[in-house]
Formats: sequence, structure tokens, C-alpha cells
Amino acid sequence: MATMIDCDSNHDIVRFSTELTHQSLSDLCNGDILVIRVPNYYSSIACEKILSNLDSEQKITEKYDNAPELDIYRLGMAYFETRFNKSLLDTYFSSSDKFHEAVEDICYPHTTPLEEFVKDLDDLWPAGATIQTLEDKDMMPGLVRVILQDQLFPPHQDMLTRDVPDLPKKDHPISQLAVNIYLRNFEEGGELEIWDYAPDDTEVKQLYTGAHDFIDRNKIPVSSLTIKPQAGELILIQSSKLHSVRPGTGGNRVAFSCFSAYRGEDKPLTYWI
Ligand SMILES: O=C(O)CCC(=O)C(=O)O
Ligand SMILES: [Fe+2]
Repeated sequence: MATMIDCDSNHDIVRFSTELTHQSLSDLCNGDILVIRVPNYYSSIACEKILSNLDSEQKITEKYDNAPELDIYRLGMAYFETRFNKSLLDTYFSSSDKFHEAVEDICYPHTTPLEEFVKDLDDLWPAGATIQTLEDKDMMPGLVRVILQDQLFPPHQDMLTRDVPDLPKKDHPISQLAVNIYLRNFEEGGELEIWDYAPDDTEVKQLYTGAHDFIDRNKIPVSSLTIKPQAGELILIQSSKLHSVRPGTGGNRVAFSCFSAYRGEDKPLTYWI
């Protein structure tokens, strides 16, 4: 059963920081901590500006191609949408420019949250940060995700090795991070829920609900931690650990999101969605 744990009692596994650092990234990648939280990472003035542009251009976000039954919209596209529909691969690999333009438009005159994040990664990681490629093609750099009220985003894992089953062994991440920079959360709810548990390919088969790669929370053998992301906050978790977004009311929940792969201290971090 999920248990609500006060974050203050979890300072060992939830690392609060005023800025992203090499040490906290290393600790997260190595599994020594579960979460990095950087409140006020992105300016609240810029958050408001982007939100008002998004609100006035609601049509620029669309539902996930493979999950139209969920009240979750995105600007951009995630690779996993192509998993069972290979005809979307061309669209996926040719949408980066359009995505960049749309994001720059809604963020103008501010630097986009993803750009700030990638610059930070590149500056603080000794081998830098670079876009993830697949068969020499750049992947999409990230997306903007909008969750409408009352919509649960059920427990799941995000793993490049599952989305790309034939990924060469040398390209397997040692760990994969989910990165979110939040622009707005619901008044009530909208917590990010995380379990310190990453079922492997065999274990996970017993946990699936049957819808997408979602997991039955009643079958998860450990308790969860919930944290409520705030506007402007950057949060990183290991995306192979089970995680979910609790439903909420009062507004909608908007975040810029991408993944990052760690392949060792001497290798560049890569990012994509
Ligand atoms: O919106 C969130 O808090 C997390 C969403 C998620 O599942 C992810 O970024 O992988
Ligand atoms: Fe996720």
C-alpha cells in the first residue's frame, strides 16, 4: 500500500539543493539517493509567461498518439509512442525543428527550461551532455506535458532498453533519469509518487495491469514516497524506479520533461524523450 511520508523525514533519500551539482547527479545515478529537488530552478515570471502562451494556444498540445484515453497532452512527441506504430518513426525523427520553434515561441523572451537544464548538465558533467541518438539519428530533446484534472498517471518505469529492445549492449544506460521542470501544479493533488523499487524484465511481468506498461499499485511490494512539485522546481528521479503522478484538482499540471542516461563518469550524459 502507498504510504504518505513526510519529505523532511526523508532527507537521506530526497536531496534538496539550491542548484544542480555534479555530486547530487552522481549520487542519483549511482542510486545513493532517490530524488533531487531544486526548488525555484526556473524563474516564476517565465513560468507564468509560458503558461499564458500555452493557455492561449491550447491546440498546440495533443494527446499521446498511443494513449488517447488519458487526459494527458503533450507538445512534442516521445519515442515510446512509436513502439507499436513504426509508421510514426519518420515523424518522430523529423520533429525536432518544429518542436524547438514551438517551444521558443511560447517561452520568448526567456530561455526555455530544457535549454537551461541541458546547459547546466553540459557545464557540470566532466564529459558534458549531448543529445541521445538512435542509429545516428538525433532523438527528440524533450516535451511539454499537460495533465488535466482528475487524471491519474499510473505507476510505470521508463527505460530506453525496453523502448528500444535491440539497443546495442554498449549503449545501455547504467541508469536513466526522468527530468521534470514544473511550470504549474494542481491546487490539490498532483504529487509525484516514487517507489524505491525497479522491477527487472521478469519481475515486472507479474505487476502489469494490462493497459500500456502500467503497473498495479496493489502488487508493489514496497511503500511509496510522495512529493508535491512546485512551480519552477526541477526534479530528477531514476526512471527505472516505479513512479506515478497522483490525480489533482484545481487547474492543470504542466511540466517540461526529458530523460537522461548515465553511462559512467567519463561518458557524456545524454538526453532525449
Ligand atoms: O510529471 C511527473 O512528475 C513525472 C512524469 C513521469 O512519469 C516522467 O517524467 O517520467
Ligand atoms: Fe515516467
